[in-house]
Amino acid sequence: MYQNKSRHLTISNGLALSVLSLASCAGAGDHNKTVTKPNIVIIYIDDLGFGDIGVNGAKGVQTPNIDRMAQNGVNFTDAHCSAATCTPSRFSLLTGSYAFRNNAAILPGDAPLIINPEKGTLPSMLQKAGYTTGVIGKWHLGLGKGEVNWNEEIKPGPNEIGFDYSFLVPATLDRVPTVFVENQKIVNLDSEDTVIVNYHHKVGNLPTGIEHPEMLKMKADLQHSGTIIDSISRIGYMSGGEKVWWKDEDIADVLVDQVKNFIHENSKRPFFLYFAITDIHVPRAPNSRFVGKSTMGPRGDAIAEMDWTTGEVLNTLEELGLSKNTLVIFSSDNGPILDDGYSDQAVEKLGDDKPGGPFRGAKYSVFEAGTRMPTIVYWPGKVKAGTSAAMLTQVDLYASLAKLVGQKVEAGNAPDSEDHLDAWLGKTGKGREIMPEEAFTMGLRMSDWKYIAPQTTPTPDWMINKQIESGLSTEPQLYNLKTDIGETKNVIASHPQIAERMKKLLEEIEK
Ligand code: NG6
Ligand code: CA
Repeated sequence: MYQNKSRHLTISNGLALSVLSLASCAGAGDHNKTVTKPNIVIIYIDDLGFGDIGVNGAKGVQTPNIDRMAQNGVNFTDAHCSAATCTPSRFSLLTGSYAFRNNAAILPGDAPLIINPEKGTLPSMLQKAGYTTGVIGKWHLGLGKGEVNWNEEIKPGPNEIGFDYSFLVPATLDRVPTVFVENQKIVNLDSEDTVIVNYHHKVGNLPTGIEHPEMLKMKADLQHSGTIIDSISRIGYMSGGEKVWWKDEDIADVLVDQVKNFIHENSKRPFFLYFAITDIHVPRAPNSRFVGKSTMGPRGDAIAEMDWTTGEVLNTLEELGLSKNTLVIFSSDNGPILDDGYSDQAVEKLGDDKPGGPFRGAKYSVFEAGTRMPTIVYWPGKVKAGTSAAMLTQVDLYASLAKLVGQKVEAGNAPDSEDHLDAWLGKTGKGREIMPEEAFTMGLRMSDWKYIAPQTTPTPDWMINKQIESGLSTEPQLYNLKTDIGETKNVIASHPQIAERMKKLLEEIEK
């Protein structure tokens, strides 16, 4: 189904589809019908911070599409991803299980699949409810069983854990292999052109960033100085497949085309789309249409591209008359980061913007900015516009969406997922009472209290070098977010019983 060119619907086609979907909406609104099955779209951004969107205070970049969604939907101020890095958060979102249960951590680009195909997942639960399911964009949950042969069928992967369709960036933009994988095959790969990937040593003859820094359009740190692809050195080494490597500046367009195709093809049946946008992770190389759109350099321009991408999803739903029958959930996988391995002026050009909003910390941090995500729920006609301070975690989307579509969470599946559908839909401001936050140590929220467990492993050097406020300390910490949203005063000495209670609660959860 992959096409290089955008598929344009003719006006008459578009009209015909709109009429059809209006008819099906009318049926869905009929009170005699039992469960409605709205389409569900999760738009998941990479490394977008709470304060990186206009409605939450961004100034150096405009995000009109996201702002429109927030102004007509519910904008959450205390909704979290499960961890301060990508793989663990995505694992939790798709499995309803805390990532520490699986020791899920940031994966190399050749890691095996870390989701157990024997267990229920968010997409497989929705399949059972009659949904056609698709994942488009960043995966980073591993593929295959180890020692992947990239030239054959690459499995198990998304298709084995509940997705009918998959079109992937296999790991991250800064990791090899820099190819798209559609339904288990590298897209357009010539069978004579063998792709080899290695995370330990150089393979083939392609230049690396270490050998040829003069070839780079962005200076990179040692970790990101492997094989040069598209004038950017990556983590890891690869050879082969040159004709089918992605072009960084075209990725957003390619993904948008896939999303449009998926929505068009499934417009007459309930569908679930997990659209994992690759912006605004490094390397930030947005399309020339977006260069200079912000005052913040490539990081801000990538936010502008991400906003456009999000808008294309909303526009497609509108064109097909599907908006009123589609629940859209917009969020991110971990907090913001400026310098993450490439010199791209993110620090120098930040200006007065606060990527983490009023919260302390960043990506990798156990402080609030690590997991408190920009989060918007948009469902025109069904969800009332407003803001919500409900404490929510993405781990709960599994059980909450199961409730929405009338599906049971079977024993053994989604062990940590709680149903908070009413909070996600903005009907109540009451969400979780207790919620863990995972980074390089564990945090726990109990309403406005925040407990941070002492670290058990040393702070990584790169975290110290980057001056990330990791929240790591050998001493336990307690903050009162009601009076101290920025986690500036450790009040553990004056509230030892609360800290003790939270420590025990955390130990119980971790068991
Ligand atoms: C880190 C990388 C960072 C980024 C991150 C994953 C180094 C020094 N840093 O290990 O650049 O790729 O992994 O980001 O290699 S995430 O959003 O997918 O979690
Ligand atoms: Ca991320």
